[in-house]
Amino acid sequence: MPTILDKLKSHSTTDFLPLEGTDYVEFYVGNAKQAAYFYKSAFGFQSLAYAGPETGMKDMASYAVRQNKLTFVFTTPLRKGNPIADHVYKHGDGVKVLALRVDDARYAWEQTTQRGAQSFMEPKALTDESGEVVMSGIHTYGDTVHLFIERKNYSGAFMPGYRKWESKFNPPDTGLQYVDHCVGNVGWHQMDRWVSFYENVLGFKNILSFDDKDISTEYSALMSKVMSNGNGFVKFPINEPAEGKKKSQVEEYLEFYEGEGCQHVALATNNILETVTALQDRGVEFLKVPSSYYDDLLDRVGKIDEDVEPLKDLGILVDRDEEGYLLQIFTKPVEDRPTLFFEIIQRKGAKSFGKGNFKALFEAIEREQQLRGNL
Ligand code: TYF
Ligand code: FE
Repeated sequence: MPTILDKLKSHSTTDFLPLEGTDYVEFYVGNAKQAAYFYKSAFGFQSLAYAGPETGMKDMASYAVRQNKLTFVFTTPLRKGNPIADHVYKHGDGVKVLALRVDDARYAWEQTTQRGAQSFMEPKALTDESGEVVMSGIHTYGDTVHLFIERKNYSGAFMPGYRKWESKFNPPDTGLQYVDHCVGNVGWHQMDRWVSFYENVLGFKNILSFDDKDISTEYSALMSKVMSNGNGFVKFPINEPAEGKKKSQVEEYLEFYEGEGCQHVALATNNILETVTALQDRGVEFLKVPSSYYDDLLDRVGKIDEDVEPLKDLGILVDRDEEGYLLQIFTKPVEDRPTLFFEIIQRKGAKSFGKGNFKALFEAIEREQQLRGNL
C-alpha cells in the first residue's frame, strides 16, 4: 500500500499548477470590525491592514489580521444590494475566499478556466507605492471562490487598496502557524463531482477517502475525500452527507449555511498544549470527548512525547498513521449558525486526518446537534 507521502511524491512531477500555499482566508461577515477584534483577542491575530471608505472602497470594509503565516480577512458590506450583503444575508458569517499563492496569477486563471473552471475574477494587476499584486479567481463549491494571488513584486503590508492598520490593542499570539487544510461540505452525491473538479481543474489528487462504513455506523453519516495539490501544501477534504440513523452533521451544515461551503479550517501549531491552553483561556470553546477516550489512548497510538493528563484536561485527540502521529482538537461553531468551526492540529510526522478519532469526534458533534434540536 503506498503511503500518503508516496502518493504526493509521484504526484508532484505532473503538477501543472504549482501552489506556494494558502495566501489568505477571507470571511464575509455581518460586522468586520467586531470579527477582527474577536480573532485578535481570542485567537491571537495581529492587526495588519484595513480597507474601507477611507481608502476609497465605498460599499465595504475589510480588516486583515495575521499570525505567523496565517492571514485572515474579514469583509462586511456597508449597505444592502451588493454581493457581499447578499452573501451574508444568505449564509451568515462564513468563508468566501480560499486564496492560493501562485507565481503567475494570469497563467493560473488561463489554465484553470481552460480546464473548465467558471471565472470569478479575470486577472487584474493592482499597484501602489509598494509594488504590484496580480490576482484572478475561479468559483468552487457553493458561493465559495479561489483567488490566485501573485505577490512576488509586492512589499506592502497586505495588498494595494489597503492601508497598514496600526492598533494599540496587540494581544500576544497563540502559536497558530499556517493553514493545514480547509474542508468543504457539498450536497448529496456531489462529492465526486468536486473531486473531479479539483483533479481536472487544479491538478489535485485524491490522497485519502473515508466512506460511510468508516464513519456512519452509529453516528453522523458522511463521506469524505481528501484532495491535495502536488507539493502537499494545499489540502481540501470534501465531505458529503450520507444516509444514516440520524441526520448527518453535513446536512445540518447545508441547512443552516443555505448551501455548500467551507466547514472547517484546520490551523497548525508547533505546540498544541500551549496553543489550546491560550485559546481556552481567551474564551474559545472546544468540543469535549468523554474522559474514557483517554483510558486506552496509549494502547491505540503507542508512545507519544506528551503526557496524557494535560491532553485529557484540554480534550486534545491523538491519532497515528504509518508516518507518525498527530494531535487535534475542534472548536464549537464560531458563529450562532452551526456552520464554520476550526480545527487546531499539530503533526508529528502523520500526514493523515485523524480517522481513529472520527467516532469520538462525531459523537461529540452529535451531542451538540442534539442540544440544538437538530438531530
Ligand atoms: O479534516 C478532516 O478530515 C478531519 C476530520 O465533519 C473531520 O478534521 C472530518 C469531517 C468532519 C469533522 C472532522
Ligand atoms: Fe480537519
